[in-house]
Amino acid sequence: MNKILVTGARGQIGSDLVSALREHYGATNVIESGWRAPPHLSESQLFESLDVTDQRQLYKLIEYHQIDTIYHLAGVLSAKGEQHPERCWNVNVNGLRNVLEAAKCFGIQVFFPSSIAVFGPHSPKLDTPQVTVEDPTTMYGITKVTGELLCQYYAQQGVDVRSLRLPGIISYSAPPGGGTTDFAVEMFHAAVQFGTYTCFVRPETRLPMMYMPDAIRAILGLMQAAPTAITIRSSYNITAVSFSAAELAAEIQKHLPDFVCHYKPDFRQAIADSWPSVIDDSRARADWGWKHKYNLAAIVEEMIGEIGFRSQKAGN
Ligand code: VAH
Repeated sequence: MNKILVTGARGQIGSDLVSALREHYGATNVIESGWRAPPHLSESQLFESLDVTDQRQLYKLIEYHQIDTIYHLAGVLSAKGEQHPERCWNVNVNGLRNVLEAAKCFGIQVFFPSSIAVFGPHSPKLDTPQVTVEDPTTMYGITKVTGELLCQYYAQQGVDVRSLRLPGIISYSAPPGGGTTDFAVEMFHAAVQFGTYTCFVRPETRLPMMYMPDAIRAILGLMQAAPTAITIRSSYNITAVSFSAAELAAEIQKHLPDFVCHYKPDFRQAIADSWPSVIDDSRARADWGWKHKYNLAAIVEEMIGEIGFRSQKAGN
């Protein structure tokens, strides 16, 4: 019986992942957790306050709910990680180590979201291979390289931990959480609400991206694959499409012709410049059948439709 704990459950990925997991495994089998309880929780909503750096609290929660699977999404993203490097290291590394130690102790399967942020200036920018130089320039990237090494170390001790190097994730239901790829989400909301957006990276900045439904399918596909299919225990390269900020703006203008995008790069430009533009994810496609569904046109069409619908409903 899957009894699932999602840490960071109210984040951008967590929010959509919890809905997908509850649909698949049953609402009562999925426990949300976060370091801050959200307001207005209904009785039925299974939510636990959890600081993942507090090992005792984590173990108590696991034993109380008899958890056998953890989707560990609690973490500090790249931009916020540069503003609070100490907290980024503590949450991203000590939090993960607590989860992996618990997994070893209780026989728990673990999902860990790594990121293309593990790559750095000396990693190939195009078709970045599964195994290559990883010299991240951000604390976030350093914590993700460390996290992948921890996953590999615990896998060697028998923990069934699985991981994906996620690209920028685009979604409409929950706001992004302080990453460098947030511009790809903010642009949609600004285009629908205000008709204009000031982008914090240069127009030609091209990054690997993925629409949330593809990301959820990838996470579940990886976790449900036969153990023998998983040949990478650090983290799989995975991607869907790569596009530049200007290409995204142009695709949005096909739906909102009056939309105007301005560009005012800030500190996040240097982070974006250190990351690859196109990822080679052939190993994930070969090992467990990964295949993306959404290209740029499909992402933009669905995002504009959903955000437009929600903003009409809200009476904006
Ligand atoms: C970030 N959204 O921008 C995350 C992600 C590849 C980017 O890791 O920090």
